[in-house]
Amino acid sequence: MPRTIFILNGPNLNLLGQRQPEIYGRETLADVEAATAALCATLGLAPRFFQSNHEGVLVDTIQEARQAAEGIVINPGALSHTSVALLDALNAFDGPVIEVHISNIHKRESFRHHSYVSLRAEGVIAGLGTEGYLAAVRRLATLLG
Ligand code: CA2
Repeated sequence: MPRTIFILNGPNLNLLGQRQPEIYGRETLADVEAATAALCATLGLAPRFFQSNHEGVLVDTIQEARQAAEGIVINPGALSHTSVALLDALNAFDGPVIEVHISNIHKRESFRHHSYVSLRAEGVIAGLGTEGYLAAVRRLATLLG
């Protein structure tokens, strides 16, 4: 039985591949999801993908994951740096959480250096470009055994 995982993307990540390719690359979110789904199939993982520009919708989705998923990959976007609500929702989830940032947030403005979500995540990936999502699902597969 494949293990269901949620792969969540926060605000503005629907614009991937459409602007700022020097920071976020040229792949669209659909490209990233297709590559991630293909890898998941080899790892015995069944991914469900979500993107929202709204904090409350992301909180609702994380709450849904409590019943529906064994692990979470999340790129919270700018909410990483502001959202105690996302941290609280993830703290109510029992499985492993891997946080992904496409860019190296530590090489950017100081307000991006802190992430509330990192207080909960088993692992944090930053600066690997969209390959970070692939690294994240590999790690989830390891953690879920
Ligand atoms: O590096 C990342 O993945 C970020 O989570 C992306 C967020 C940013 O606020 C975080 O500090 C780091 C921004 C996502 C915006 O994505 C866009 C993609 C293409 C064009 C415009 C925005």
